[in-house]
Amino acid sequence: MKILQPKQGNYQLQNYESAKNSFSWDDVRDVFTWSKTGKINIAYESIDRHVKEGRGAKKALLYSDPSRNETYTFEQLKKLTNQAAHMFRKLDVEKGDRVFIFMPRAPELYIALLGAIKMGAVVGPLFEAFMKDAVKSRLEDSEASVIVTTPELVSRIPVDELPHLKKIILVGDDVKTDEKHFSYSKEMKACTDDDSAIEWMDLEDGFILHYTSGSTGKPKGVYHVHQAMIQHYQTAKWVLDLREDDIYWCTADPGWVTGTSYGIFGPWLNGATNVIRGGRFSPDDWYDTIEKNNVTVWYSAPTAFRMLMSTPSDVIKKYDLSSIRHILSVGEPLNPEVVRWGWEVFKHRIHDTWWMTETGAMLICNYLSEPIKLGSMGKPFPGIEAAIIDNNGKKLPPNEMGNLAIKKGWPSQMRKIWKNDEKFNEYFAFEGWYVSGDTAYMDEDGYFWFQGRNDDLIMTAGERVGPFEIESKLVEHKAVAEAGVIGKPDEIRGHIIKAFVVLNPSHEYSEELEKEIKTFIKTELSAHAVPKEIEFTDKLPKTRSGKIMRRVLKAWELNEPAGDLSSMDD
Ligand code: 6R9
Repeated sequence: MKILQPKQGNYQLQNYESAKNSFSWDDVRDVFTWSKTGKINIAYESIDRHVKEGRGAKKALLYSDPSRNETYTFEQLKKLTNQAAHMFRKLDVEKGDRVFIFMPRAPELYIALLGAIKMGAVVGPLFEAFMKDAVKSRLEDSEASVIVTTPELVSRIPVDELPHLKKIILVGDDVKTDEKHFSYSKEMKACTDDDSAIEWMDLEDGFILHYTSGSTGKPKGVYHVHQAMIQHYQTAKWVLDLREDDIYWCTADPGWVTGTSYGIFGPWLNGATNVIRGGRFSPDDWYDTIEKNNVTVWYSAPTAFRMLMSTPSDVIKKYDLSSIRHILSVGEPLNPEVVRWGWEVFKHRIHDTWWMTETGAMLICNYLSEPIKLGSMGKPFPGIEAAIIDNNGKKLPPNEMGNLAIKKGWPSQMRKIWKNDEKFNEYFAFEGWYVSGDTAYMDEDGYFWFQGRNDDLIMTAGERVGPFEIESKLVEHKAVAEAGVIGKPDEIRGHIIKAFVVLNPSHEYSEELEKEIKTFIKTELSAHAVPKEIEFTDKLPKTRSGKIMRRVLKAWELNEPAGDLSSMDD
């Protein structure tokens, strides 16, 4: 199985080719209030607009975690986010100020985030697992004046070392307050829920600052503007295929761009019911979340799918997952084996989507109405021009590997890297293009194939090898749950291929198994792709969004410093 044909259906993007030829971003503007006023607020368009248009009683948020189970309508969210907006005003936040949110997923996180945007602040969501240094560097760089957090996390905020940080809002019961610390519930109660909370913004005013770690150096603050919503809206409509009657679950945390663009804005701009699950990953919990909420559209990541895949199959059999009609993936290359598994157990194709923090929204995707080539990330979204260019900025013909680049100027493109123009300009070194840092090729049908981050590519015996292909073949072996592949310097070959392998719980290491895996790669892929060394390990280093950190594997291998590790999972 190499290609999966689309199922018949009435999809919001029925005809990719014709949309590609006729679509213009300008067509989207009329959906929104701001087309009449010229002023915008992405939080208003996500929540309040539905109330204004008669959908206030509709369920907007289905929240659950091991201790809470709550439902909010658009009307309720409108009022709560108005209160939050007034609260930030009352605490002297002004338009353009940075308000950070540092707490586990909970309704308050979403209410505070939208409330801050409503009153014109630029929000900065942080993963709850960040430790002191990671929190400090981000607050320092952004010069945030207010942070919303919990009593459990507040000790990781070095207030005395952060001169710009004026106020800390604590979400929790019976919190201690003083001139710097405020109680979220008390402050919220003291605020009205009226609409004067809304600050009408210009299209190019900022609303979010997402810090993302590069491979080296300090994290970059990627800055997005309110009109990015056009693309959140349209991609959620055409790629997620969201309608108002959908119950949609994006598993990502708002600390990762996926958890905001598609955990908040994409679904709510389309008026869908949004499922948010707090707490940690567990297969039972996740399947239960789908069953209990009747999730119809599910957006997750390869790392999660691989974990579910390596869970004994009797677990999934306990659940009724028949509500699902559409599954999507992002964050890492989607192994063909995972798509095959998805087809087998869910009877649905898993649709890969490619984009980055810097791009703000999806750019290259698979669509319900189009064939899926297993291992390909799909084709450019209508209105997006993607190309493979060489190191001089020249377009390469099909099937040649090079830099994945995007014609500059899409609505959700980052507008700056916070206080770092030089870094920003590096992305635009070639006239007219945004260069992603990913290596890929495009085939003759216009499908794009991911090969690796530029710095992950392996030169072995004169050949350039992408780690993804080998990793994907490794996980096809029945004993292998996950694999990370790197190039290890070698005097003769330049580099040799080294694989780090996590075995499925049902398998144990043996010399025969190691040999068997190598033979498997040789016969299934090629002799030059066989890892000369395989190291068996319990865990791979990953980012909090689930990306295998090949540079960390490399640094471990070479006994070198691993660079910035603030984005690494525990
Ligand atoms: C949304 C997000 C961006 C980097 C990107 C690429 C990798 C994302 C992918 C993918 C292969 C896909 N990536 N989606 N690689 N196939 N479908 O992930 O943003 O955290 O900034 O990461 O992730 O290397 O350049 P971000």
